[in-house]
Amino acid sequence: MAEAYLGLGGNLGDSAVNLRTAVERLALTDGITVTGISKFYRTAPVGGPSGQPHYINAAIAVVTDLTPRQLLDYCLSVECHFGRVRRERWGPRTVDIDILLYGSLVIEQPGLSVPHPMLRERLFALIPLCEVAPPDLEIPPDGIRLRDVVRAAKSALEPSEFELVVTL
Ligand code: PH2
Ligand code: MG
Ligand code: MG
Repeated sequence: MAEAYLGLGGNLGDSAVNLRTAVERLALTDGITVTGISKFYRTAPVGGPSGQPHYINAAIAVVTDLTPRQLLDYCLSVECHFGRVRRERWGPRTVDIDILLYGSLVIEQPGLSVPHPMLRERLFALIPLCEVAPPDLEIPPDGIRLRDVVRAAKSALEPSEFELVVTL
């Protein structure tokens, strides 16, 4: 059994409904128990083509006996359920589900990088993550605490980009 944290985001269609449904699908899976769900945040798009809609972002905590690769494959299958089409990097999407952290593992494999390689720069992932993970969680590989990662990211970015819109 491992504790893992997933980041969810979407900006096409009714993203709040899509994210909620995605969480339900994850929760119904054998081998995945959802133990925490963050609030939903409306966030300005970071990167990708200009003019794309704002995102809804959230994070969940899970306990799982799936391997990281199995968990990734299941996340991708849930994305497919929402008809996600990959056209361009960081382009608009119905539902994106990323493994942010999987226990204290560091994984560098084709298609699977854990911790998420951009986690430390992305407030849209870190702020929801803070609601479902302890602030003193040690982030691999260096073990820096989550609260310190967030502090550093906040000082580099514009907090007004975040607007809370939905509470589960
Ligand atoms: N995901 C991206 C790229 N940019 N911006 C926001 N606000 N939220 C996201 O989930 C997001 C993004 C690539 O996965
Ligand atoms: Mg992503
Ligand atoms: Mg992804």
